[in-house]
Amino acid sequence: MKMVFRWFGEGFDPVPLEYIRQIPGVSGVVPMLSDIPAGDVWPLERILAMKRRVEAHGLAMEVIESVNVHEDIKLGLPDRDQYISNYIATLENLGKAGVKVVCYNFMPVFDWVRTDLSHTLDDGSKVLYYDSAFVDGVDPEAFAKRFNAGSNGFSLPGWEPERLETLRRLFEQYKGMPEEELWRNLEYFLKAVIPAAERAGIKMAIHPDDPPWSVFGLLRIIKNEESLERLVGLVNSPSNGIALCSGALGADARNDIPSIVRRFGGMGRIPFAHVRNVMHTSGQGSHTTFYDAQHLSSMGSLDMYEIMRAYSDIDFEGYIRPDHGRMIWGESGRPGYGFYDRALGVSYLLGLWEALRKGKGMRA
Ligand code: DNO
Repeated sequence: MKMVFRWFGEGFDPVPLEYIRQIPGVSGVVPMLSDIPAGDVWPLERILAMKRRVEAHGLAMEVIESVNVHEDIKLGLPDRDQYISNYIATLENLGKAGVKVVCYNFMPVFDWVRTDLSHTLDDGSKVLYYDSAFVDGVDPEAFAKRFNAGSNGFSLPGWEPERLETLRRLFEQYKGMPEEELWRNLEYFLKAVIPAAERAGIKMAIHPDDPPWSVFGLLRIIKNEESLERLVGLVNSPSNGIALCSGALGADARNDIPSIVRRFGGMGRIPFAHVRNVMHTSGQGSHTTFYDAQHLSSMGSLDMYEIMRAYSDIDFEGYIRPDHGRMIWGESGRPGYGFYDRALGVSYLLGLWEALRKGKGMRA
């Protein structure tokens, strides 16, 4: 297992590489070229420059998150072939730079969705919070603007200001799209991209939809064990993998994360894992609320020991990172990416891992 840490790149992340280097046990960062719009080719020189910068700080760059998929690919529009060949060119360049895993998602329009980016818990820390009442029946355009106003000057992944202008058109385009059509578009994309990923020595890792249900009436298809089963079957290759996010899937209490880890990890289809906790604050049903909790089992609804035990049982050799850090100790940063809290998450996960590995008579 290799512990890594997300980094949005120079000028896009308030956390300096120097700080990440100082978290015990972190061997690499998971960066992206944040300024390149979805659909454009990532130039090799830019990738290599980023790699040099990361490595100069004693960190590795073997995982990229995310190379975003252009909306026209998800919509299945005629110009998708151009965007797919651009995607392939990016994968080739990433492969040349020694990248091993590329995380992406196939969520229409938005990436993760929450309704409050700064919800205060009893201990004074600030967390991401979701209340379905604010998603059902709210104008998404107004909602997205409110979001950017409350994000400390950062744009959230998938909520970039330039995209907001096209929101209305995108909603029109997705209106009435049946689930099967989105699945077909995903299959078309993977059939083109996975052989290229194999050639480039890259494992593609799809991030589950977060939360794993439809938002604003937009389809979401990667939401449970059944959909992951279908996903891995679309193209039978180790390069067609999953970025198993315990929190994204765990927002739905019906998802049994340790069993999902054993099943798909055992098949070699989990090259990358996001391990974080989530607290369900309402019964699941017509009105759903949850927040992105502290990493500890005792602070949320997921049993983190059982999740890490599943990774240990399959002798997981992929990359793990913490996720969705709270804002604590006076920090004011990118919502969801508090530095201190994610560093605490790393230490906790590595503690669990050491105990599990030594319990099996193995080295941590
Ligand atoms: C949230 C992240 C996601 C993820 C993308 C992958 O914290 O896990 O934004 O990076 O969905 O494309």
